[in-house]
Amino acid sequence: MLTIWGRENSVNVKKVLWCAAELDLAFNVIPAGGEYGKNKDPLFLALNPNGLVPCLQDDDNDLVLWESNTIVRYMAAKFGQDIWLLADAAVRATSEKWMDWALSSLAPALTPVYINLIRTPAAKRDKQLIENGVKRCEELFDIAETALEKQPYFSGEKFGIGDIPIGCLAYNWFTLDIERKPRTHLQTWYDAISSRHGFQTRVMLPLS
Ligand SMILES: N[C@@H](CCC(=O)N[C@@H](CS)C(=O)NCC(=O)O)C(=O)O
Repeated sequence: MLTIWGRENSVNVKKVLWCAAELDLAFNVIPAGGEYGKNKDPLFLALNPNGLVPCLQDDDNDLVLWESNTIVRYMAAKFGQDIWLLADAAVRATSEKWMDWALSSLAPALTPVYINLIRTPAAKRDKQLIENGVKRCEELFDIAETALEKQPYFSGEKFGIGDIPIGCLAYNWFTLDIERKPRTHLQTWYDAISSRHGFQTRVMLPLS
């Protein structure tokens, strides 16, 4: 059995829950982090010394994993090889490039905007930080738009793991009350992922 530790409104936990939904996996969820706490308890720190969610336990092989993208990669490698064509090194690397880009470029640009607009009282918001973050996100989404001129998904011709981390961040981007530059291909991709049941149930939650 798989156990996923984490609060369902976390962008990193959403990646794992959405991936599990796409693969139709059975799993237990232990809400942790944020209002649920637990993530600084010795029991949890023994699993993930970083004290962060998500964390995955796979009883099948006594495995404990943390880092959301790594958990997505693991679940995909174990249960999604065929549907996501992961045996093809080029297809796999194309997807993984966008997973790493989401973690290293897009998330650092978008997170301060999100925290300021959603988790900070209006009087305490840092307008300059929001403005800078939105500007950087626009530059990054221009890169994404150019990529999507050539292929419908970040994973290639079909939906795959390369779409999951960006998809979770894109939901925040498209749902925040900000002005956004319109982009045809990004919008078409976003409409396509928005029609997926796993995205609707695991990602499209009220921002909190
Ligand atoms: N790079 C890590 C980051 C994990 C992370 O920052 N998790 C946040 C939630 S998105 C967390 O645990 N924050 C503490 C909390 O929720 O209490 C990953 O991708 O899994």
